[in-house]
Amino acid sequence: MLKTNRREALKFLSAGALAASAGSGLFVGIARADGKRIAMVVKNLGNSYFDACSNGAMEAAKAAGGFEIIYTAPTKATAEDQIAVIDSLIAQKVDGIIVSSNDANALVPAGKKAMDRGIKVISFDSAIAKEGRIMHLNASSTPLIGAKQVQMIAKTLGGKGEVAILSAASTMTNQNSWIEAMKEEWKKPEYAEMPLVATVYGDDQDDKSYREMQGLVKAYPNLKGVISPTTIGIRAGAKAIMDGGLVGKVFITGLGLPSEMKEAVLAGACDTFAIWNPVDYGYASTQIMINILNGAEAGPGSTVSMGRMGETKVGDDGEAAMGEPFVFDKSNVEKFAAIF
Ligand code: RAM
Repeated sequence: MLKTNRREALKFLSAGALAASAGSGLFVGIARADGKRIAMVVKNLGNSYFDACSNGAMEAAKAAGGFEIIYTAPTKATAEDQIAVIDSLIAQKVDGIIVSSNDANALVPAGKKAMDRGIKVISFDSAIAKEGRIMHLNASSTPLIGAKQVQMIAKTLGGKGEVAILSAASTMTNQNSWIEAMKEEWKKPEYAEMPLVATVYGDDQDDKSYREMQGLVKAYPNLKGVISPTTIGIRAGAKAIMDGGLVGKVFITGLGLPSEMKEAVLAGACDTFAIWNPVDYGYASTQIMINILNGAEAGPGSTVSMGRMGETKVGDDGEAAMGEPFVFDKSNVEKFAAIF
């Protein structure tokens, strides 16, 4: 997904953020026969967001030296298929597994099984429940990400009009916790004229997300806004707005990649959206795993190093956060589209 003018982009983003590059596919790694193997297991293949995370993973591995990254995922974002991928990694006796989970609880036995065999397991992006991993790295604070998305659509709509949520799969930990946080924010009086009318699920599949967006517009003729807390959903939803001649009538916001949202922002289907840098996120998660494999503590109460991303403190719940999300609009989307 990285564009060719990468070198240009590096001039204004943290140097080194894109130092390593990789394609996407079932197994992409830095070959080092003598190195420790770290598998990054994401929700599904074909998601540019995770491809960018894997670029960060490669960067961390390359900088540390002696580590190989296996970037892998099921084709479909289901827990069942992800468990099969983890089982195969256990059989291959990898050293560490970093997971973005399709289902917090369903993945616990797989995480436990790996840890019982001496494999270090952490989650990032979408958490495995506490018992199935050593720690979880959130991209940012959950209340902040949730509130931000409600604030963005309120700004676009001037606080008035029906709003719906177009999420990923109903089992996904990260989207579910962001939706909970959105609902908290929604309780504030300033949103009294901006009701949440529905929540639908596109399962992080392009075609399903597109159809769910079309379904929302049909079912709610007065719909004015959609929040999609997934890069797949926001992109597909924006496309449905543009294809359906709905620009100016329905607006979408949420979590998107500048490279995938540029067209929608310039067309007016999306006024503003947010995301963290997925390259940094993959890097930070991998850096934590490298430290764990080198003997560092990462349990509740510990402070872990994320290399060039600084340090983070692991809370009592075994969770830590990387940083703050960035907000994009017409003024900066083109600049960042060259990067992620
Ligand atoms: C999608 C995935 C991922 C989420 C991003 C924002 O790519 O659902 O888990 O963090 O969107």
